[in-house]
Amino acid sequence: MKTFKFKYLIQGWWLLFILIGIALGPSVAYAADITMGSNGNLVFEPNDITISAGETVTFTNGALPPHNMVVDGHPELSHTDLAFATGDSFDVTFAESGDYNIQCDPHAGAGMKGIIHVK
Ligand SMILES: [Cu+2]
Repeated sequence: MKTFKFKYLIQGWWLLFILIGIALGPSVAYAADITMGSNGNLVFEPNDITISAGETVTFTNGALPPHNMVVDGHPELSHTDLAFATGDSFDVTFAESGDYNIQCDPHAGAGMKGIIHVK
C-alpha cells in the first residue's frame, strides 16, 4: 500500500517537471492579434501595426467570413486558405524586417487591407 502511494507521488513530480519544461521552453514571441472582420466591417483590426523581426501575428476570424490573409509579394507568408468560421485563427511569423502589405482576397475591393511594419 505504501509503495502504491509512492508511485503516485513520482508521477506527480513528472507532471510538474513537464509543466515547468513547457513554461520555460522555447516559446513563440506573439506580438499582436489582428481580427479579420470586426464590428460588422470588412477590415483588419488593427490594420496598421509595428512588430519586431521574428515576432508572430495571430489572425483571428471575426465578423463576415470567409477571410484570408495574403501578403503582397510574399506567398510564403500568405494564408490563402479561407477561414470560414468565426474564431478560426492562424499564426504568421515575420522573420525579416520590412513593410508588408496585406489583404483579404475576397474583400480587398471593399478595402480589407492593412500593413505590418517589421522593424
Ligand atoms: Cu475578408
